[in-house]
Amino acid sequence: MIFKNTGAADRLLSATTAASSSVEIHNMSMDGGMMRMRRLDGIDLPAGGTVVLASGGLHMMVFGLKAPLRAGASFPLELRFENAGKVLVQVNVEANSAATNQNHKH
Ligand SMILES: [Cu+2]
Repeated sequence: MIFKNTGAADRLLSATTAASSSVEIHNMSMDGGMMRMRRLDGIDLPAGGTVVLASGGLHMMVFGLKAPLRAGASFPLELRFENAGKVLVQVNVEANSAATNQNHKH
């Protein structure tokens, strides 16, 4: 998922979807040769900046899926921004994508 911020600086605060019980914002980084993941309160989106979410870095993790995600399917995700408010996006499920990859450990 790529955020291109064409307006003023903003901050992604949270995300929710009817497809799961919760969505968390995580960041993965190398720490002494180990991949570590930590939960973030939000993601800063600088004015005119681009922020990329991908496995191995910033990502959103979906907990408590109400039905298995199938490649090719999609589900609505509601993003909440500090300034822009609520924005609804459609997430496409890809085989082994960041959205479905839940095999990394906390
Ligand atoms: Cu995660």
